[in-house]
Amino acid sequence: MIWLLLVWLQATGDVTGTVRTGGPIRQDAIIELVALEAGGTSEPVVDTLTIDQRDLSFLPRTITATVGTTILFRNSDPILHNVFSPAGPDGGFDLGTYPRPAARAHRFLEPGQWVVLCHVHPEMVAYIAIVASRWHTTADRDGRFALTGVPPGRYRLKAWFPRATPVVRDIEVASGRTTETHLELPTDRRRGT
Ligand SMILES: [Cu+2]
Repeated sequence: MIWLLLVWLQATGDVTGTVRTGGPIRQDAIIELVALEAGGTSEPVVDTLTIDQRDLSFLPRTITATVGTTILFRNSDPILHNVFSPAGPDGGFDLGTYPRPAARAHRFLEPGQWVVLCHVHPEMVAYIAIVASRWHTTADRDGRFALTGVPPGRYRLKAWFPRATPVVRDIEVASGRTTETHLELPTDRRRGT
């Protein structure tokens, strides 16, 4: 029985690493893991996530989610905020302008990237990356990322900054092991940080 439990505990691996650029450190790199083998283990997990509007910022500023996910946009400020995306695979959306503590939802039915803005405050911006895989995350402010509980197999690791082209690396995930990957992303000079 204990032996079975140990086998079960070791049936997955972890993927960790860092994302760097030649320039200043940038947070919020997007990481996606796509299974390369048939009968793949990257089927999506549909979720409901929240992006808050607090102190004139979208929090989190960058979010990753799987196709089919609903994102709630909440206003936690004592002023009116608007939520809209001018473009995207679904043509974009506009949730209107609303006060605290309201939250309005948009469901993302296609993979791709959206830029989310507020008509009232032009400085407010958020980035949404919708991916087909269930394995996705964002890097922290030091460029570190971690995906845990990944079934063993071959995967393609994709990493990119919002609105930039992904850098890819093929990796192997083994039971009970941590696969470490360090990626260098090109600096996107067109848009800055
Ligand atoms: Cu606003």
